[in-house]
Amino acid sequence: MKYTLIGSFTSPYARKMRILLSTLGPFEFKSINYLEQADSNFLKSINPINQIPILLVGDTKIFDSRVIYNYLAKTHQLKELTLEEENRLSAIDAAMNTSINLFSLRRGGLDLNSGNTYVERQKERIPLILNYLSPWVKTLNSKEPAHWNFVTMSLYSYLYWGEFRQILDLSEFHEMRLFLENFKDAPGVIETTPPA
Ligand SMILES: N[C@@H](CCC(=O)N[C@@H](CS)C(=O)NCC(=O)O)C(=O)O
Repeated sequence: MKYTLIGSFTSPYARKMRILLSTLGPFEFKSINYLEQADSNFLKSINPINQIPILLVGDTKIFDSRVIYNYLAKTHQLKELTLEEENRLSAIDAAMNTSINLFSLRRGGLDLNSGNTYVERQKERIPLILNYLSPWVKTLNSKEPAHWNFVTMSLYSYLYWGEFRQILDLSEFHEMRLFLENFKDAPGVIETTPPA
């Protein structure tokens, strides 16, 4: 097989790459759990950044989801992202990064409501980003094939993960809930759903 993706079943960064790869043809998915010693050692031995996902193409390793996307877009002649789409992707990735940090801090025992200034700045970023994305999200139509692309795959993976990990409260973002509902059968979504 041409591509091997190293990730985990729950990582939203890995999931968006799994969704995209599933639309491009067969690929191998190697799931690791970096909280376990053997997998942690393996990850450190192949990626100095010590993060997933990683795409292996023959002997070549590609480390970051955005770089993996750029490589696949070039190789498979995917439509070039406009600057507006790049900005949305940056915003989604920033929300994902912030939310993962909050999740990891909470898992490590930190009280996210203690008023810590760093944590408060992290928390502030999420509604800012969701409000920024909201007008665009309202225009998305799941019947329109072009609306299922790397940017919307990224948004889907992020929102699903955020709710699943109870780090994201979408009660005031109905358009985001609607987006999750409308795109739940989009290509690659069902087969990449994290195990309960
Ligand atoms: N910038 C990276 C971020 C990837 C990332 O944050 N991955 C998380 C899992 S969702 C990770 O590997 N965390 C391990 C750690 O930091 O200990 C990308 O876009 O691929």
